[in-house]
Amino acid sequence: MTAVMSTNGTWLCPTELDRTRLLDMEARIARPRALMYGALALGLGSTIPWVGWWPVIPLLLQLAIYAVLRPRIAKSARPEYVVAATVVSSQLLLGVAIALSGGPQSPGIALTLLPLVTLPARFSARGVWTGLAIGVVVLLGSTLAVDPAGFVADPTYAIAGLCASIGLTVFAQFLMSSEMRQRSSAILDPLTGLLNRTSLKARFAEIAQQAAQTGDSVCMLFCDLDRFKAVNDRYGHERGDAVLKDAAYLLRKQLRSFELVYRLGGEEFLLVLPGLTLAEGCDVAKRARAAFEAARPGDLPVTASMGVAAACGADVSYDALFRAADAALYEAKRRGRNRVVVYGDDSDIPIAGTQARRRAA
Ligand code: GH3
Ligand code: MG
Ligand code: MG
Repeated sequence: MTAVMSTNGTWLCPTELDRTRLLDMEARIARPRALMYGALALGLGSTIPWVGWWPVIPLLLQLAIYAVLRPRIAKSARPEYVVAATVVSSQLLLGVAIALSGGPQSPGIALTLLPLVTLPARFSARGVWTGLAIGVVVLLGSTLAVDPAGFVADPTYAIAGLCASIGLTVFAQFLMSSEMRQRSSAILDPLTGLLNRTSLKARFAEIAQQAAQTGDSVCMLFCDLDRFKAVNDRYGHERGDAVLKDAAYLLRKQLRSFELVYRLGGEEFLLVLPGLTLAEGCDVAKRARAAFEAARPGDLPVTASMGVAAACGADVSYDALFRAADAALYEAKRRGRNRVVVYGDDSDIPIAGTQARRRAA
């Protein structure tokens, strides 16, 4: 068996890793984007004596569209399409502005580079090339299509805009893809191919925000292999690694595409299941536990213990859920391992004395 990432992504984000990257980058570019819009507002404002107020209108429209769509990024199950909509709306509005300000001779042609520059940082190659194609069509549409005679008389600005769009996007894409390779290796566990804990809290914050808005439940499942140290001691570290790879594959197989599984370290895995109730999360845990027993990871009778916890709406917090799932896992170990314990079923499970406390100590 080999470890795999999510298999049922969308066209724009084929894997959960693509989505994690997109959301991570979306949060990172919030400040530069505000600076960019500020610079645009100042620039366009300073040209009012010459060209009037109207160029400010597409900018205001774009800001309004962004204000409407931005909260939906956190709510949507496919946030990549909301982000893509903000990019395409900015391209279309720029096209309108170019068409209205001289078409092939518009000084606005240079601004078509702005939406393109962020594409490689957010989307995979297919999203980047699609964005570039839309940019080229918009540029030709707002120059050649609206004023063919003016375009033929002097196509210089439009051609320069096209060359700059293509050149900049190609360069940015290749620079970014090498950067992405490095970043992937920073957030992926090389042994299992699962996400490591680096991006966990940031991704969970998005999920918690979404739950707070929708009132949905979020389930957390903490899985720890039983007596794994003995596997290493008895069969060697390499065999232990094979067990971990198979365990990661077994866990991934239980999940739907937007459920997340992280290797926290060693033989500990954390599953984050947005939208699942405690009972549904418990079913996932029971299936996973049974799958371990049936599949014999690494060809050994290795079992796993699971702690499950859930919270709803504004109560979804990483620290509280983690403490509860950890307490349930500790209880599963205490009761003899190879079992699922649900935090809440046994309200007497103490948080104190859990692995988390011991780890923190
Ligand atoms: P318990 O049932 O209480 O969970 O016992 P355990 O033996 O599974 O737990 P313990 O925490 O004592 O042992 C975890 C072991 O995992 C110790 C360490 O050698 C091993 N380990 C950690 N990371 C790796 C790894 O990357 N590869 C291998 N092969 N072993 C690892
Ligand atoms: Mg263990
Ligand atoms: Mg452990």
